[in-house]
Amino acid sequence: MTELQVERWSPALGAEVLDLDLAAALTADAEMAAATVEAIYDELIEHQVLFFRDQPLTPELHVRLGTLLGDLAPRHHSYATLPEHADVAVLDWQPGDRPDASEWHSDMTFREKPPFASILKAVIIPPVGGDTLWASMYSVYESLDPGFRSDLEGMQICHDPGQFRNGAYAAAGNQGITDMMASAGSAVWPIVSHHPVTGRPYINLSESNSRWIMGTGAGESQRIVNYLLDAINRPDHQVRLRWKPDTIAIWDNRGSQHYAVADYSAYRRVMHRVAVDTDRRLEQRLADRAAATT
Ligand SMILES: O=C(O)CCC(=O)C(=O)O
Repeated sequence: MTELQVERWSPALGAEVLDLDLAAALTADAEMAAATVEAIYDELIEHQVLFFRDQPLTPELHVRLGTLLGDLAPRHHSYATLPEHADVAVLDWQPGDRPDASEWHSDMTFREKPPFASILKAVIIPPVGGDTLWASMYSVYESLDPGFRSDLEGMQICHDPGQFRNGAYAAAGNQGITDMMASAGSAVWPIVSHHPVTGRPYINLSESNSRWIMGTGAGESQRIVNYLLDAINRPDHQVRLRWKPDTIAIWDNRGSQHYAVADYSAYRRVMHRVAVDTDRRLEQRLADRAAATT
């Protein structure tokens, strides 16, 4: 069994993995690579987001890390990819651009099956700014008054593609929005969802993607959603990463959200991202949990 040395960064979530050479671990024999990724997975489930410093992973190894965690996600509809590596999305923000991720979100929750995890690698980082924050939605849930938590229990909320409307409209006007909404779709989730591996309850709505609580009107939805978004904004639930080139972050999309701060308009920022669609270990972990409770 491989043991990793980790340092927790905030009580709510987030830990740095110390003393690991990811490239060496991934190019070692298959057994060693699998044992390392198994250990990374365990830490990910525990801490929700992991940080690794000084990891000059090639695109091949970036993709290999992703495939050892699960099947990779289909190409993202709005990001370019590396010419030789269609699984590596390039998030390239030039000076003066308006980056699209400076709002709290989990990735693609408007899909019926949102991706399990993302692996983001810093390539070009502004001299100051461009940090990313993550929030634990377990922590948000646990901070709520128990009476309010039980009010939320039966509620469901619709997630839709949010600001992806901007790009669709710029490209093709009203029809562009209609087509994008039809192909991206929308999905209804319980506001109190449960992490499939840990079983822990978390608040499943986001600033980017959720506005409408099913069975209510606009006013009531808005008041409840605003209250919960205000809770997510509290630093108590968050951790913040100052990137350096070759820093890698891996997050579990189930039960966490992230926010990329757009405070670097004079500079370029480039990130490479591999999105992992499925959790390769989920079935086994569910079986282990079921066996432990019988
Ligand atoms: O650029 C970042 O720091 C985060 C980008 C993001 O929101 C994403 O990859 O989903």
